[in-house]
Amino acid sequence: MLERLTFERSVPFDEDTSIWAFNPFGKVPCMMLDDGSPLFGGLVICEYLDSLSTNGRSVFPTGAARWPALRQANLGEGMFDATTNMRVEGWRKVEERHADYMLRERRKVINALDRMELEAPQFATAPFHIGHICMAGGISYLELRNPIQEHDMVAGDKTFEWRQNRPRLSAWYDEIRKRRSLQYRYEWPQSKK
Ligand SMILES: N[C@@H](CCC(=O)N[C@@H](CS)C(=O)NCC(=O)O)C(=O)O
Repeated sequence: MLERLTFERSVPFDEDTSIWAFNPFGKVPCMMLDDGSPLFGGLVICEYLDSLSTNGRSVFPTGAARWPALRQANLGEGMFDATTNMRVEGWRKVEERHADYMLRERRKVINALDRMELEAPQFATAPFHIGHICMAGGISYLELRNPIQEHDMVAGDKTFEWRQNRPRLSAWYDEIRKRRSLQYRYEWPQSKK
């Protein structure tokens, strides 16, 4: 599958980013199809790639399993979005930041983690699906950026760690991240950096 894709780097917050030409929301990822039409929205891109599956398997379950999987996909995606929003607002000078907005995004991150911890016994044993992909993506981004720790807005945030008091989510994440697909890192050619 990967050999059928060409990757192009676009940094959405760069002044001269090319992303606006492809995605009206100015966000990565955006996928250009062979007919020149764009697909934007990570989940839509995932569904398209899934539709190319040649082994009859899909990460979008059907039947009763579909709804928890999609809910968990939204949990992961929503947490990613809230993490990004908190981080981007934090780029302003302290006196120009909207602290109430950042606290609201912070709350979404914590709530999403709590909800994942609650649902972990169920999703930990489910066959690999889109919810797992989005939750692992959301957690890995939070781990990478950790705006809650960086901005230290509430007592205890200085040492904020998403794993604290979330043993089931933590154990699930340690297992799922061993998958080859989640280990994969695209290496940008040197010239594009
Ligand atoms: N849920 C979003 C995630 C994409 C996203 O938020 N990407 C960030 C990466 S930092 C971005 O491009 N942000 C630019 C912006 O928010 O304007 C989607 O699927 O499109």
